[in-house]
Amino acid sequence: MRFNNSDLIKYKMHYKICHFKSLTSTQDKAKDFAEKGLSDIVVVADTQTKGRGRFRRKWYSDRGGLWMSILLKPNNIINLQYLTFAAAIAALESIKKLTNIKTSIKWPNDLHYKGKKLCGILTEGVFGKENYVMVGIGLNINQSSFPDKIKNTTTSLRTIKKNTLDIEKLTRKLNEEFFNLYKNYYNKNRFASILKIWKKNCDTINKNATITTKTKKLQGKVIGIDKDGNLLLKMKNDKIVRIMEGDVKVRYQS
Ligand code: BT5
Repeated sequence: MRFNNSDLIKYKMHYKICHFKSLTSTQDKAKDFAEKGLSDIVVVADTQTKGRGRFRRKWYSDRGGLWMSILLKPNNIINLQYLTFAAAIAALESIKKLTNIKTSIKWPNDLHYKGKKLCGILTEGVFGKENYVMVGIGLNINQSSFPDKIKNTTTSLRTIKKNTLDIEKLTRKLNEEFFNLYKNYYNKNRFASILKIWKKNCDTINKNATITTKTKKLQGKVIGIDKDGNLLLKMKNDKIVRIMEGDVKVRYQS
């Protein structure tokens, strides 16, 4: 996959895509760039040797997937969950527009197809005198098989479509969608607009769910998402529990 300067003009991009064959993690490389004061850079790697999910969980990053980190210097860093939401919307929309595949968002940071994980998002920051954010997106595109540990819970666009897809084209489309939301909504503090689109595509709402946090397991019905993106779970005793983004898994029961 190669991107060059003519891409920047052709696609009216105001960001630069930096492509690498292999990295430990695109998040690490984006962080290096942030420490040099750079931003609006999209780091892409064909493979990652230490790809990570939330809480340092392993993210399998063999060839065939899109592994990228969008390095930003946003206007505000208080509402970072909306960058995760914007990334999920961008992935969903770009997939829909280029492949016709209709995916769903699973709270808080996954894209699924028929209950199987297709995409995960990891938003991290470098905070100091100046603040930088790395929005890491992992999307399974052309892999035809997965390691045993995840093979029953994971899918790729190629598996769904039975076709090899153009990773570069999808990368461009995803970034176009993301930067549109970032410029026109996030950086203008229009978070409610992001949440509205996100909710429309989120299939966690109205499901019976078991939610596992670091300390406990909760069962109930997901009745909604509040204005900050927290999950609202109605328990059997009718108590409503608000669950913040954290080490939470949602398992569908029906
Ligand atoms: C995530 O974490 O879903 C966020 C994943 C972010 C990956 C991107 S790739 C580019 C950038 N650079 C990085 O190093 N990371 C970001 P979490 O919700 O914690 O989910 C992690 C779990 O997903 C693992 O424990 C596995 O069960 C599962 N998993 C691992 N690799 C997967 C894959 N390729 N596809 C689907 N599921 C996977």
